Amino acid sequence: MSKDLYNIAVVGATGAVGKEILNVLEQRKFPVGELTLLASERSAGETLTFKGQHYVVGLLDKADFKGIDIALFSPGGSVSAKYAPIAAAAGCVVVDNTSHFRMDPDVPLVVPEVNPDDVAGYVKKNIIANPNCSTIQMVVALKPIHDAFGIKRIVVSTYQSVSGSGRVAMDELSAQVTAIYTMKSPEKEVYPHQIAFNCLPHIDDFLDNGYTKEEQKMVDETKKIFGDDSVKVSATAVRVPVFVGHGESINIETEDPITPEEVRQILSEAPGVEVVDDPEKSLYPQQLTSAECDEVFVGRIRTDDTVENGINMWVVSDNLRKGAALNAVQIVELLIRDYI
Ligand code: NAP
Ligand code: 12T
Repeated sequence: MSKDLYNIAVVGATGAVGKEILNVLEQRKFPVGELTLLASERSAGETLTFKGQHYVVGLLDKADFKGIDIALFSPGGSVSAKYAPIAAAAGCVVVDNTSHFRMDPDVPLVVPEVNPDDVAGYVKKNIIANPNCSTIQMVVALKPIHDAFGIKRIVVSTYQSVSGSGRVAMDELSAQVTAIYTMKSPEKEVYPHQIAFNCLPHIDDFLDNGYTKEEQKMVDETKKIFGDDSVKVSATAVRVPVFVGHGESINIETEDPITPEEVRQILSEAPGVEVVDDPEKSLYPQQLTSAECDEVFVGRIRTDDTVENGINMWVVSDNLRKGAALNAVQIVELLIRDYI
């Protein structure tokens, strides 16, 4: 660490991810010097609290990034596309949470437990991308298994909470539940169908190949983070009426023979992972109990005997913590430890 304190900007500070970034910076006692909070004209002028102090939210369009060391961006893809390069050109290192830069070969895509050394590549554009929430929790759980047994193929189905699509989506789920219990008709705006008491196999836009962008992100980002294009990934992403926490049913096939006991042993020592796997006592990861936690929880580890070396598991994590804010802050911690 070459400075005592770092000047930090949070872009999209009033959003679901931005607010969690402030919580994580405070909880991890990050050495914040000057703090600049930015958003759109919708909330510029509002106040947010950090370490008991009040900060007025500024307008991104008017911001000057000179003198800011690190900016954590989560204002949406098109906004990051425009403003992250402006911040980077002013000498600020950007950690971007949107999907915009993730597959850019000159932008590293980092999960600190998996590919921490890739952070070094930030020098090309002064930008580091934070992966998609569903990808992050999957690669944290699978990397130690990949290293030990060689994963050939992954089939994953996600059960993703509404907080993944932001503040307005969380409000939509609450409003629909309230409307239904008070005999009113539920209104929809964020999702194409009612999400209360329903599941939608539709996250982000559909592509020509019949998959959604969310599913495609899990395929492409996993290969980039593992640095291994040979891993085959097939994904189905489903929105469920849960506020926080994504669940994933993951099936893997490995090169080498593998047992559930070996997986439990490896994952019990893996960074960022907690094994919760005692079905006799009804113990397995759940969205409700994972909310506000930092870990990636893994359970229901069992053999898939329909293939040669197959394992099934259930993986849950808080999408706003490890899936977004925590991973981004961990990247910043690596940056200040080794690079700036
Ligand atoms: P959100 O709750 O809707 O918040 C969006 C934030 O961006 C708000 O602070 C909003 O400010 C701000 N914003 C929107 N348009 C802006 C503009 N033109 N100029 C300045 N600020 C603007 O959304 P969220 O859930 O926090 O997600 C934000 C982004 O992070 C999305 O791109 C999403 O895909 C991504 N995301 C990433 C991960 C991940 O890294 N794994 C996880 C979840 C989401 P106002 O208050 O002024 O509207
Ligand atoms: N559409 O970071 O709607 O690429 O849950 C994360 C979450 C995109 C992303 C969602 C999304 C991202 C969602």
